[in-house]
Amino acid sequence: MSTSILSKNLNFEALKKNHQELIEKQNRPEDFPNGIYTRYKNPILTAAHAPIEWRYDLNPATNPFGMERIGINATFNAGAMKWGDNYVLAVRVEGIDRKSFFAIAESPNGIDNFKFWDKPCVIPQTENPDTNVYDMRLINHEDGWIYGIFCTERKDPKAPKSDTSSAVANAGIVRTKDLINWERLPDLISNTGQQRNVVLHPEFVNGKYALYTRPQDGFIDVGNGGGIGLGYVDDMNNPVVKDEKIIFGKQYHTIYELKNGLGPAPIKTEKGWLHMAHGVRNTAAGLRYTLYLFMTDLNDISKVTHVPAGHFMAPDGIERVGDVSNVLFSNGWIADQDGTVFIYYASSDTRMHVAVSTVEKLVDYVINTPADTFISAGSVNTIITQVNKNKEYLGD
Ligand code: M1P
Repeated sequence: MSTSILSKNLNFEALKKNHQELIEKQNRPEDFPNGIYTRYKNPILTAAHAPIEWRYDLNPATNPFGMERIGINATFNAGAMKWGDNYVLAVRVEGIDRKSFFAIAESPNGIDNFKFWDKPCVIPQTENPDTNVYDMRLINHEDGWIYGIFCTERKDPKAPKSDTSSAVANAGIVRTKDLINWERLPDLISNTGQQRNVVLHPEFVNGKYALYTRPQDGFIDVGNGGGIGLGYVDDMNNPVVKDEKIIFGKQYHTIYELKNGLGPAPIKTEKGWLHMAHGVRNTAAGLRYTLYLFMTDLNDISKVTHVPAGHFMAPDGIERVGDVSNVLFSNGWIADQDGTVFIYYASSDTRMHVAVSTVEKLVDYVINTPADTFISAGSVNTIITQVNKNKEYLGD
């Protein structure tokens, strides 16, 4: 047996060096991008990126065998925003105890060198403590606050005693100016069932806060819900959603047949509000989550103007496998001043990745990609139309 296995003491220096190398590993773009976006090869955050001091008791007297005392299972589903010249993510970190929490990771360039801040975020509790929190959207609202809207999950109080898994999901709300001190506001009050994937629109609409919702009948069962809703709140200190309507539902035989939930807050462009969302369909191998884009009208955010057919991004290669396989999920992107867009997405509820595009390309993609015709014959027709248009370029 090797001495390192038998070694009683934690080799902190080696651990630190390893960790540093992982964080500082340079990321590189993929070799053959599709013209819409460029994926970067390495995951930008994994469980192994979690700081050593979160996981190890570094005192040899209390940790003589150098054991990892607190395990981290995954780092995924991160909210994102620009922070000065840097790029920050509010990461969903999941411990091996299954509890998720938020931690800020910061990078100087948006594609690598993401480093967690010293300590995880301390999210104040309401009177009814959260059992689990996840999937924070960071929104720099025009009211001057940075809002974090996340899912808060608690055991279903109505479930019979023998049922130890039924839960209730709702939107928890915090706000901050420094990403360190978080003020907890009351949870969202909506009358349409459970809520996940709630997102705050970054601007006031007729003097009100506009919230995208994703109502569903149960924690797992979407029932009559499962589509993207829009409602209005007068005051975030009393977040009662009024006039909630589904603006983009789920639809048979699409990538959003089973669930349709918004990702990050939309990006304002000259042509409309650019949205990224996740669509879910069921398969013999379980649920498949892919990302897609759509656009809404600049002056009427309830009006969906463009929806390219199919997914924008689907699990590829290593992304297909993880704790919940065949899932891409995104709740964070950053549009830089120069028009570069950093798309932060998680694969299979396990790790974080980045892909890079531009506002110009994404707008072109959304406006000029053919829409779904909802039948195979229509898809064939779309291809034939393109082939006919291409004739003059084929050269024979
Ligand atoms: O496991 C896939 C995703 O499932 C849930 O998302 P949704 O409510 O849209 O189905 C969330 O738990 C999400 O965090 C997770 O990635």
